[in-house]
Amino acid sequence: MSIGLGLTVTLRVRIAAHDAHYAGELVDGARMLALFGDVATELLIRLDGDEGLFRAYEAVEFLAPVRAGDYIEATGVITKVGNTSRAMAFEARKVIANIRDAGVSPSAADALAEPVVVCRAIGTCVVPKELQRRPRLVLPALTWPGADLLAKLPEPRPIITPAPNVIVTPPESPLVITAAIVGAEVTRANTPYLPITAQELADEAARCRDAGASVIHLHVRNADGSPSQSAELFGEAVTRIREKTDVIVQTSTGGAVGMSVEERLGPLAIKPEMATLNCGTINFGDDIFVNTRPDIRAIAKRIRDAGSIAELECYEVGHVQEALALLKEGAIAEPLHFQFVLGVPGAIMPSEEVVRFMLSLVPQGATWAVAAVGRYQRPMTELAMRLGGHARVGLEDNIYLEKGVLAEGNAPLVARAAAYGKSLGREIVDPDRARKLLGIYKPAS
Ligand code: KMH
Ligand code: ZN
Repeated sequence: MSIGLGLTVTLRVRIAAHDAHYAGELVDGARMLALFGDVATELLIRLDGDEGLFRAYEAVEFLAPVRAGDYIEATGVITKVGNTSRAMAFEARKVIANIRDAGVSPSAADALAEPVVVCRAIGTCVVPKELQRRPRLVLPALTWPGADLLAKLPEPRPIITPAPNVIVTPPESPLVITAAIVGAEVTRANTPYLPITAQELADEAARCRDAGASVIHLHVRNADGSPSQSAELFGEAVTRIREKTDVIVQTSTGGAVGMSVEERLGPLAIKPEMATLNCGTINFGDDIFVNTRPDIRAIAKRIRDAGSIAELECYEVGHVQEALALLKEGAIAEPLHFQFVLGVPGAIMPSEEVVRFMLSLVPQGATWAVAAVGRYQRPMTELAMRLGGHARVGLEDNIYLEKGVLAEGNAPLVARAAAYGKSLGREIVDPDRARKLLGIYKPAS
């Protein structure tokens, strides 16, 4: 590991009245960047013994308003150390806010139970070689060993940093975007942009590919729009998709609630490159989506027999553990591909803690992604991308681009996810690269 990687510093400041620039004592975004500049400077002084220079911000996100009187905690962490360049990730959080409510004193303020992230950024600083005075051993993310022990270490003493509190996206990691273009539940009455016929599905798949998707999670519909798992309809849709684009087609084996397991397995007859394996039973709105343990084992075997790769759909924390149990008994094989499908009414609701906990169970060498329902889709897939995971978006899970604004098809949702991934430095992979990452070797059929 490079010296300096993981070195973290945090500053906490009170935003003054003279920082307020806009109506309502709102502070402009440049104030947060100035704070990040001070954080970066401390990092460089600690690492190099020189203030260095800020060269560029690669991405900046302003996420919540900052007002005079707020206390802001800004953390920076060194994510990459080159000969002269030091890449850094920053996060600013509001920890105290002035209340500003009618009926309370203007001096009333609250310490927030949960800090509010107001700004995130990644950037690069440089310290010319001749100015680097103090290359020191830095041990990142270790627990504080205590002053007594540290004092006994020989000079120059290592800097031991606390575990970084900010999210550090693994640099240059490839990003697979899946588009769940139709699903089984959404109707044309919900959104007129839902693709239904084989040709519509193919056109939609091609648009999603152009926008950055490498995998299409596929359901099909009867002519009247009702969900189907007919091998014939899947065959027709995949033939049309193949005429237009080279995406990985991942067929559903979940189908719609109420279908028998045998009915759900219809699409395996066309030997898809990839198929879903739902890893447990949940309440699904007012219905039950049934996946008993014997069902899961049987579906896993049928996916294997079809020569397909399973994607493990986990709607609950326990489903990840169930998948690991299936691995142990040999019902599924590595490499594993997890999809955390969060926010189904009746199952676990999405949050950063939930994603981090589920991720903590994912074994080395596995890939993982997040799909989240409705208004959770954007924040949770963006969180997954920041944490180094992959993302699934699309009308199956969410029909809105913004609150009250329908997405005009799946491609705008894919394009937005791709733009976000790129802003983090993630490389949006094409289907062939995704095949390699997922361990799909057979030619697309
Ligand atoms: N339609 C849901 C009941 C899958 O595709 O494998 C199940 C589902 C999961 O969509
Ligand atoms: Zn599905």
